[in-house]
Amino acid sequence: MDAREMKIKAAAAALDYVEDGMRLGIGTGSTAEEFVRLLAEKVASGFRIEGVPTSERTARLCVELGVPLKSLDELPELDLTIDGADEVDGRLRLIKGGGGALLREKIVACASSRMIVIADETKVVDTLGAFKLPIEVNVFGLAATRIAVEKLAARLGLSGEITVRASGDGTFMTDGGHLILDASFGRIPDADALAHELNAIPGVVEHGLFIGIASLAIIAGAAGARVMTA
Ligand code: ABF
Repeated sequence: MDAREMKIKAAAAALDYVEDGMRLGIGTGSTAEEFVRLLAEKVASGFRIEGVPTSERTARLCVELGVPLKSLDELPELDLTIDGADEVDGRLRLIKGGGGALLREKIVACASSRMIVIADETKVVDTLGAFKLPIEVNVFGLAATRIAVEKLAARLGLSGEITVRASGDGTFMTDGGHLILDASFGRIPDADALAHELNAIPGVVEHGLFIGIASLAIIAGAAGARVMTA
């Protein structure tokens, strides 16, 4: 099974959790996009859902495929969010934000009664941190915020480069008009402490550690899809 087939397998298994009439948070990334494609087929066959997208990119795909959308202000309480991840550990703590949509992803997931992660086996880790941790920061005070993050990392015994994310034509900007710092910690032994302390830095808008948010993960591997619970 190739990488795309695994994503489709995880996405298809997640579709079983979607019920007619649900208010659904719709994630971002290539795995979430496979979910959108399958969801669109169900919608075309008469299934009714109302979706809230976690990014402009996902919104565009939903519109293109006919998945009905609402804004989070129109639907501030959701039944379920289905989204991908960059890393998942055994306690369903996640690193997200490789696609740059972490702020909206976290807001939408936290407005949902339940969040299900869809991923392939390559995303499952013992300890979070091999994937660079995305930290969304305000444009104002970038240098000061970066120094604050570096000092925090040093205090927690974390080392590694912290870089401002670039895109092809310059600096990467999130849908909310913020920048992203990518922190190459390699290993984050105490993700809870890091998450807590990052939240206390004023210039940090949000970070990609999703802790206590996902209740279930569908992990696709060569042998099929398995379910992980916290
Ligand atoms: C989103 O997409 C992100 O939070 C995560 O960064 C990424 C995963 O993308 P993919 O499914 O393409 O690996 O869910």
